[in-house]
This record gives sequence, C-alpha cells and structure tokens, in this order.
Amino acid sequence: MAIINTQLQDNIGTITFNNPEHRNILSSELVSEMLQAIGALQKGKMRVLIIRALKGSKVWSAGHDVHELPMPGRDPLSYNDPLVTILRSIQSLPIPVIAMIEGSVWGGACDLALSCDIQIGCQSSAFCMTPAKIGVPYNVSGILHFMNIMGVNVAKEMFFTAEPLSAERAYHCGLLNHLVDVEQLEEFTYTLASKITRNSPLSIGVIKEQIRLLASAHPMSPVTFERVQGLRRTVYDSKDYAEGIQAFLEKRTPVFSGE
Ligand code: YZS
Repeated sequence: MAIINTQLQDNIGTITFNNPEHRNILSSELVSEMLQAIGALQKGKMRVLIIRALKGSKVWSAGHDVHELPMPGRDPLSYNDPLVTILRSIQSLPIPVIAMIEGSVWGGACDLALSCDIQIGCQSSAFCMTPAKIGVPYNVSGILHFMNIMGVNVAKEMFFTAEPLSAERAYHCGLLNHLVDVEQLEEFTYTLASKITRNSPLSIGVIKEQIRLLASAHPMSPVTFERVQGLRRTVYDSKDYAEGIQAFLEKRTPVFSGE
C-alpha cells in the first residue's frame, strides 16, 4: 500500500500522507515517495502543492523515523539525510507549497510544515520540537529556519521544553498563517490555493526564491561553522544521544546524564 496519495486537479497538486499506523513518520521510504511524486506533479503543470494528512488525523506527522537515526558517532541530520533532503526540495520548489495541518506535528515534521510557504491549521494542529527529548543536535539550517519564523524566544522555548505549542499559540506566534475550524480546513485551503493558481507562476516562483535567499543570507565564518559542527558532534557522540534513542525504542522515559 502506498504511504502517500497523490492528486493533481486544476493545477493544484496534493500529497496526502497515508501511513496512519506509523503516524506518517518521515521515513526514507516516505521521503522517496514524496520526491518522486513532486517530480511527476511538476510535469503536469502543477502551480501549487498542498501537503496534508488523511481527514480526521490525530497526528499530521510524527517526524523523523527514530529507527533510522544513526547510532552515536554519525550526524543524525546531515546534508543527505532524507528529512533534510525533502526540506530543501520544498524550500527550493519554484511554486508555493501549502501545509494543510490537521493533527499534531512532531520534530522534523515541524520543520517540514514550516518549510512550506503557507501553513493552514485547525484546533488539533499542535507543534512539538523534540531534539532535546531525544538528545539530538538539531542542524544549523533548521534552527535558523525556526528563528526566522517565530523569533528567537519562542524558538528557544520550543527547543528547550520539547512541549507541544497549541494551535492557538502557534497562530499567535506566526507558525500558522490561518487557524480555521476543522470542518472548513479543506475548503479554505483549496480556495486559497485556487487564488494562487490564477496569478503569474513566473513572478511567484522568483519571489519565493528571492525570499528563500534573503532569509538564509546569514554569513558564517569557517571558524564559526567549524565551532558549530564541533559542538553538535559532542552531542551526537554522547551517551545522552544513545540513551534518547534507546529510551524511545524501549518506550520509556529517557534518563539523561549530561555526558
Ligand atoms: O510500536 P509500533 O510499531 O506500534 O509503532 C508505534 C510507534 O513506535 C510509531 N512511531 C514512530 N516510529 C518511529 N519514529 C517516530 N518518530 C515515531 N512516532 C511514532 O508509530 C506507532 C504508533 O505510535 P504510538 O506512540 O502508539 O501512537 P500514539 O499513542 O497515537 O502517539 C502518537 C505520538 C506522535 C504522540 C507518539 O507516537 C510520539 O510521541 N511519537 C514520537 C514523536 C517524536 O518525538 N518525533 C520526533 C522524531 N525526531 C525528529 O523528528 C528529529 C530527529 S528531532 O528529534 O531532532 O526533532
């Protein structure tokens, strides 16, 4: 059974997560299917892409497949990691991508939702950033992404507490463009998408790329970059990182030693 469903109608593409049993985890298999679907939809004159879960989902996506996180000693969010790959693909896609969010959003799935250009949620759209819960050193582009969208203070609170941000708080902090009643979510999203398809795709594509380039224009000296990578390595080499993954797999609360 396909773990995503794909549809193209009136220049609006839709990718629907279809792995509710495993809470739509962003496994390498799902990411590979998404990348293939995006390529195929682009050939069909898609002007807007909507990414969503099945109607009635309690979880939009549970984020990175923890079973696929490497054991200590390897960067868990390196440039070629499947999650990081799909984030870049969406951010550089020359058409608007709308995250239609019903259900809770976890870890890397928050980055996926926020990598989309517009986020439309409902009462169940909670967001939870989980690196500190698992002992993962989040990556530089991901952290910059959160800082740009919600500001430093809210980003720190999300990363430090690893507690869910409610839909109302997410809307208030700028993680959601729109917060609508779940019964109106689909119609509201597709109506907005339809308006975009009537505008100039060339102008929209260039404006999206200009914003991406400006938002990521943060000069970082080689020494600073190497310092960041060294800091991140102390985390993914740590006992805490191993404990975080082991605790998740054993379905128990992790006990972090700070080593
Ligand atoms: O045990 P079975 O085989 O039935 O599978 C269970 C879960 O193990 C599985 N599952 C996952 N498998 C791998 N990776 C995941 N992230 C993951 N999440 C869930 O799905 C089956 C159903 O899970 P339940 O826990 O029984 O479902 P439920 O009681 O409805 O709870 C749903 C949530 C989403 C609340 C719960 O599954 C949960 O807390 N999952 C972990 C969410 C999470 O921490 N995700 C962040 C993963 N890390 C990242 O994305 C980044 C690396 S980072 O951490 O840096 O942000």
